[in-house]
Amino acid sequence: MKKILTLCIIHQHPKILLGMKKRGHGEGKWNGFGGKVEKEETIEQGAIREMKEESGIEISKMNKLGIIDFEYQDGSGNMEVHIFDVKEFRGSPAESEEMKPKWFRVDEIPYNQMWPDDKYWLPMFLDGKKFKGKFIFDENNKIVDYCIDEIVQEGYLS
Ligand code: 8OG
Repeated sequence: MKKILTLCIIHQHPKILLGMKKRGHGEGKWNGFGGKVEKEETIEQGAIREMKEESGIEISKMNKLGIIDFEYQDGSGNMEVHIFDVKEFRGSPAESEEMKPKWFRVDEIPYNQMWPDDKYWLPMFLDGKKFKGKFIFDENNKIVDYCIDEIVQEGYLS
């Protein structure tokens, strides 16, 4: 069974909020905030909980912009990541045990210190486009195949 995960990014043009992952899966990489959805919660509830736990920020409004499937040929399990554009929130970013937050200008996004798939879909996200995709990683964590498509049909992601 594939795991369901969330990823929340605050985009207040021309800045976005990323966090340096301090431990676990993706350690040493800049990323949005998120994690695994628990059994008893909806995907949206999971996204809100993880954002609060990792950055101290309380989301009051967000839009789902993307869903990406990840397949890992090393057998570490497949995932479906739901990606949200945070539109309104309360609080200001604070460092947690898991993440060190930092605002970046959109023309200074550190793609070389991020997951290798991000450069394919984050530009669509920043343009406010909706998308659906799939990335396949080999044993060395290199992308061996991918697709990413813009979604124009209303309601397709919800
Ligand atoms: O609970 P955990 O910290 O393991 O959650 C992992 C987080 O990392 C979750 O928000 C989903 C996100 N994530 C992946 N893979 C990738 C990826 O390839 N790109 C980006 N940007 N985020 C990813 O698990």
